[in-house]
Amino acid sequence: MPTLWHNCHLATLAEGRYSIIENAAMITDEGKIQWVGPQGEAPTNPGCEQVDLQGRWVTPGLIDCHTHLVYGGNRSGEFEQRLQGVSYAEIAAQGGGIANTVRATRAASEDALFESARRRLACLLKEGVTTVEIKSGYGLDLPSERKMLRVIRRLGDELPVTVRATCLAAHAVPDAYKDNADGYISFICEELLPALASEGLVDAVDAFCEYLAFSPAQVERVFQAASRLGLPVKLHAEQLSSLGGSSLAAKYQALSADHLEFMSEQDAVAMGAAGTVAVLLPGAFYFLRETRLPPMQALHDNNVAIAISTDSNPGTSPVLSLRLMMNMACTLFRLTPEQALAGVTLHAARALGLGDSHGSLEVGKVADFVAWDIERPADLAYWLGGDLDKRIIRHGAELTFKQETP
Ligand code: DI6
Ligand code: FE
Repeated sequence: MPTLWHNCHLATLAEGRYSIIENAAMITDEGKIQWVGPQGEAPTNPGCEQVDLQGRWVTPGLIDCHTHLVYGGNRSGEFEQRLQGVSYAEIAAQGGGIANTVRATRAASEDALFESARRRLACLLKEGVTTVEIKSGYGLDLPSERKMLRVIRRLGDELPVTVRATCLAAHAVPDAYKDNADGYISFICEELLPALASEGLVDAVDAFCEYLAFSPAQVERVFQAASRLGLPVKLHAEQLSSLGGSSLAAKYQALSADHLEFMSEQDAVAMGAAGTVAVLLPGAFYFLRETRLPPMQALHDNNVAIAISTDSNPGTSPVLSLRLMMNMACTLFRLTPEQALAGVTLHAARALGLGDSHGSLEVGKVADFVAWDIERPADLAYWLGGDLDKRIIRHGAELTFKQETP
């Protein structure tokens, strides 16, 4: 039965930009949006179920387009070390960092990984996230990367959220390939990716292009392997140093290049021309106490779409709130609240290749939305902490969540 959602205001994000309709209504049917417009113009259909949203503001369901939610272990000890002055790179050189989480993830059972990730993901869902991307990358061998990706698929099967699975096998060089990063890249390209893709476990391919991870030449081989398999690519680029990874991503028509604090003007030109989305991750910037800002003016000047995400991971961004990232994107990176909202809806959908079906309130798109008890859309980026009263609708049906600790 169709549903008429009425007595609300809509932040539609229609036609590729922030846009609103006050005193609006929306009709959904079979999980899709059928009609959007001013309340007075809503078609009358006596067969419609009616829901009074009591003057709430409705936004598209939030989309967290860059997370590493599946992992074993706990790195709060490294947080304490860093507060004593030990750097992220020093901890990694001592066998901590990503390698620490790889050991714990390999040791964990599939069920244990599922349960810990489920609890973390539940925090995001209660906040209004209806689509999430989750990366592998703490396995770094075929069985363990497969285990992570299977957990990611299972999260999408068992929880009320649309999940995109990204293979990030090129996250770090595993011990088995110590001093042989090229050999590990060959293994990824020739064995790991083809196997996992053939099992239907991969929606996109990512890599960590950084001086303490993989070079642009190595990343390019991963991108070529992904292209042979028909998989879209994304890239962790320019987080800690400037290697031109974002230009390389643009060359391969990447869905997104992520982090970008150290990107150049030239990288921004390339991304704008390719339509590659810039995913900014203020949680990692904050948690690592970085000081170099992404070149916001160059991104705006080149019409690069900007998405915002949690980068939720145990080492550099133990973040379980996408709304907090909206606030940090405004405070730290000088986005407007409207740009931050577009960054967790419209542009985040594009960063996942879901721009045609998700990320805005438009006819034909999936009926994923949140009806917030707020005065203005800017309130979403304004409040820090706490929980805003909201109703969450996914595929046209309202969700309820139980309380639990992450
Ligand atoms: N960039 C990051 O910030 C994370 N991965 C990446 O490629 C760090 C992951 C970790 O430290 O566990
Ligand atoms: Fe990341």
